[in-house]
Order: sequence, then structure tokens, then C-alpha cells
Amino acid sequence: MQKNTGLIFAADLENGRRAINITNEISDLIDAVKVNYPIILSNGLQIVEELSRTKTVIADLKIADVPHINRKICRNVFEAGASAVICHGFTGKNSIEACIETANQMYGDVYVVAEMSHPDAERFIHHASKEIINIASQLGADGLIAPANDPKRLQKVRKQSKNMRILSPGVGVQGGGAKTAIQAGADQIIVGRSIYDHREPRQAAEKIVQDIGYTNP
Ligand code: NUP
Repeated sequence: MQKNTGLIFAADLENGRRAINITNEISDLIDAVKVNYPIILSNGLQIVEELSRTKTVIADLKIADVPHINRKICRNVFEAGASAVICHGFTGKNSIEACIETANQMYGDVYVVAEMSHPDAERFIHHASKEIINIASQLGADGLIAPANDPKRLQKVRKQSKNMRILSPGVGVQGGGAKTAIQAGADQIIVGRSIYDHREPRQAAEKIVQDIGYTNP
């Protein structure tokens, strides 16, 4: 995935038409559109194909199954037009490897969740993040997911992951700031509600792109 503005739009809308309209409206302001279960379960995998006509699509299915199932999930979303998937890392080497092998066969990328942004995330996943980062790095993952709303942890992930790409959710409604996250080590920022719930999604996206500071919208 190219890094241009540094903004990734999380299209977590059950209304597929609206997701497509907003993506079209802000397509020059975003590096990719990220889809998750809500939009896929409501619209089918076809929404991936439709969005991929406008923008690079990241399928954030947080894939976390046994290897042969992970392979099937990845194959399905890549065939539908996704350019990247997000998988969980706590499942360990073989499950992550299954995603990466499938992605390599299909010219796709894999981003591994190293840490999460919600309250109580520290209870489980944060203890494992160092090992997750090491495995992801050794296997040649394309990058990691780490929280924008916890700059200290983000800095730690940045340090441990050296030069791996970091995509960061948690900006806006979850309390994080785009500029702070970039300064803490994020490469690209994932934003959903602060864009699609805004009265003027384009205006909201422009403001975030300005905060990121890579380009001047
Ligand atoms: O730790 C994570 N936190 C998170 O919010 C990992 C994620 N992948 N996400 C995703 O980022 C979440 O699933 C949603 O699609 C998006 C954040 O949305 P919003 O809080 O900007 O609306």
C-alpha cells in the first residue's frame, strides 16, 4: 500500500452505498479504505470488489483461526479485490504464516495486530506484543497495528518493530490525535467515526490529513 496522505478510512458502515459515496468523496485524501465485519456482513464480499474500484482495500477481519482456515479467509478476501488483510498475532507463528503465505501468492499485504486501542486491551494482548512483533517481523509481515490513543505504547511498539510500517487506529472518538500518533511512530492513521459521522466527511478528512502533515490538502 502506498503512503501518500497517511490517512486510511475505516468504512464501518452497514450502508454500503454510503460507504462508497464517502470513499469516492474523499478518495484523493486517503491512502486506502478499510473494511471490517459490519460492512461485509451487511453487504456481502461484493462490497470489497466495489470499493476496490476506487481505492486500495484493507480487509480488517482480524483473522485469528487455525492455519488452513486463515488461508481460506485470506484467499476469499483477496479474490474479492482486497489488497491487504489484518490478522491477529496472538494465535502464533503458524497462523500468521498462513496469512502471509497466501498473501504472497496473491500479491497482497498482511498487517498484524500488535496491540489494541480499547479499554482493557492491556489485560491480555499487551503482554504478548513484544513476541507478536518479533514473529511478524521474522515472517516478513508488511506491518503492524498499534493504538494511536496510547502514544507511550505506540512509541514502544515503534522501538521494538524498528522500521516496520505501523497503522494506527484510535484517533478521534477513541481519544487519540493524528499528529501525536505520527510523532509517536505511526506511519498511517486509521479513522472511522470522526469521518463518517461528521456532518462534512470531506472537511473532517482534510483536517486529519493536515494534522498528519505529509501532504497539504
Ligand atoms: O486496536 C484496534 N482498534 C481499532 O479501533 C484495532 C483496529 N483494527 N481498530 C479498528 O479501527 C476498528 O475495528 C475500527 O474499524 C477502526 C476505528 O474506528 P473509529 O474509532 O475511528 O471509528
